[in-house]
Amino acid sequence: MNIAIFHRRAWLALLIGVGVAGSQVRGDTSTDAAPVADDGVQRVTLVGGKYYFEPEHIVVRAGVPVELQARRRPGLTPHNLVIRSVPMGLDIEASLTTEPTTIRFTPRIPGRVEFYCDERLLFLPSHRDRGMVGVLEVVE
Ligand SMILES: [Cu+2]
Repeated sequence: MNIAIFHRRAWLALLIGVGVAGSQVRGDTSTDAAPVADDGVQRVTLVGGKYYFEPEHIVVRAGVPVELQARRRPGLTPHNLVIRSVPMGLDIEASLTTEPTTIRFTPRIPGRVEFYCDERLLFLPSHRDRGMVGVLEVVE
């Protein structure tokens, strides 16, 4: 496949995806953005388990640095964290351990992107397919 065409299609799919997700109306109060500390950093804690992330909905502000303290529950199952969005400037892939890992990023623009674990055992469905998925929502 022509790489330029692939990119155009990927962008289109992304734009459509953001548009659809952005049109959802949420009534709960869990959409409040993470508080910004005195040092100007938004700190969020994220825990991965079998097969979920807690919380599964993170809200942060665009243009403000984020420190994500991510870890996994104890056990033999490996987990990672993937957050990728070209327009938001995010390209994150980190293995999770039971000790918190600090992941730093600054989302460029508002929008929504899925974060997920793409670990899988052999031919079995990935953890993402088993529901180890959340939404990072970036607001103004
Ligand atoms: Cu996992």
